[in-house]
Amino acid sequence: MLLSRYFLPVLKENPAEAQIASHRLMLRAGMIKQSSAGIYSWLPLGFKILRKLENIVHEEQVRAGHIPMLMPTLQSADLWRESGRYEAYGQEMLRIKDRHERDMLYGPTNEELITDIFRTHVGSYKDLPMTLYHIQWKFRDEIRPRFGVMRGREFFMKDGYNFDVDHDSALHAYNRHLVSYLRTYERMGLQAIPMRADSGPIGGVDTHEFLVLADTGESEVFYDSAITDLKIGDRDVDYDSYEDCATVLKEWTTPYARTDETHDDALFDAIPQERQRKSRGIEVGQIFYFGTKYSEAMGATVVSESGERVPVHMGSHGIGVSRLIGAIIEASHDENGIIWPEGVTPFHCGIVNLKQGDSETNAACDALYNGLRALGLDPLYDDRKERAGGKFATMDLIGLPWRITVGPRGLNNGVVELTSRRTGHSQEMPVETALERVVAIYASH
Ligand code: P5A
Repeated sequence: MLLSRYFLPVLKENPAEAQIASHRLMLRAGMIKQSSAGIYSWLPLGFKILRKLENIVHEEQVRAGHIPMLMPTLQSADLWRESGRYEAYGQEMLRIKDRHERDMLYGPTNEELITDIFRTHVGSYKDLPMTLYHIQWKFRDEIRPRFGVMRGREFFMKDGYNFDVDHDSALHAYNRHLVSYLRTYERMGLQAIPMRADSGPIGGVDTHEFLVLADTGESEVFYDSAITDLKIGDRDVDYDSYEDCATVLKEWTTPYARTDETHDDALFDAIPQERQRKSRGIEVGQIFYFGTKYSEAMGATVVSESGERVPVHMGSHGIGVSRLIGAIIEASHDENGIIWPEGVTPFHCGIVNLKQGDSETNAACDALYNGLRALGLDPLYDDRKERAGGKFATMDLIGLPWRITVGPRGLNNGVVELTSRRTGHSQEMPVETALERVVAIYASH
């Protein structure tokens, strides 16, 4: 993309309404614009990152054997009356009447809708196990929307629902989701720690929240620092193996890690003192096992192997896709702007032309730009007639992890400069080498 042709409305001043870094930087980098409290338009740069995260989530869901689909944002109240949650959900639910005075709502989650689809079409244990998911906008009329996309009213969520014939199979679905979530967050350059939590209005017996440690997080968390040494990396976990998934779950749930809702002083005090940590965290996902709560209320049964009709066992699993953008920025920024991890960056590399209009400099920039694109990368070329200082400030603000700076002085010596946004370290090298370096960096992402 040529910056001269892009729409990147960066702000020079810090917006007064933003209290935390991610909100401030998302507004300043021209990623979002508030349309009303807790509701945002996603400007091109923000939208690009949202799509990247969505793709990672899709890839990891499909890898785990889950099936993508799409349900609507508007739902009929009748389904929620069947589960008993229409009244129980309270004021967070946005209730709407259509022209026929029928009660509708903007979905805050989809347990009822998916259970209705399931009971309509599935009737036998032979069709199980099955996990369906979608990535769709949700609405929760939060009493205090704040911190930009962190606590929005309209937000983008991946929500998945497993259907299993018995408790063991449903437990495997729970464990499998835990593994696939660990992988998903790691690919985004994040460490998200699963912590035993409270199930709230979704209900159920087993639940873990995934938390990214950050001072600005809304949850208070307590954990054993040993858990922060764990990494899923590229280990080979067979998603169909009960044992493989259970082993990972055991590894991640053995060190103490809980939110304040389930915190236990005695268990925490039993951790060696030098490993006790009290901190704050951003909840970027949650998995639930709730058994037959919805299937019994809504009559979702299957015929089991022995010929009986049994209510199906279910769980639901959510990732806060739009919130993740805020979480990544909270975890990865400095005083000059955002620092995107390579796995989610909106553009792979920035190209800064220090003397727009100079034929040799233009030609070197064009060669880099076209060369990177020909190799499947997506560079952002600042081809505007602007001062170098302004160009650097914009690149730093929007946080591309790598920048190639091209100017007449360097070109006289046959070099351009490759700079890491994270370390600020620059190295001079020929155009061809810079191109190869950037390609090599992304070969592993
Ligand atoms: C699981 C999927 C559920 O709704 N039903 C379907 C279950 N879980 S949850 O924990 O309530 O939400 C899942 C994730 O969505 C994000 N989230 C939000 N993001 C931005 N603004 C909000 N107001 C908001 N509320 C929830 C969180 O990341 C949460 O973990």
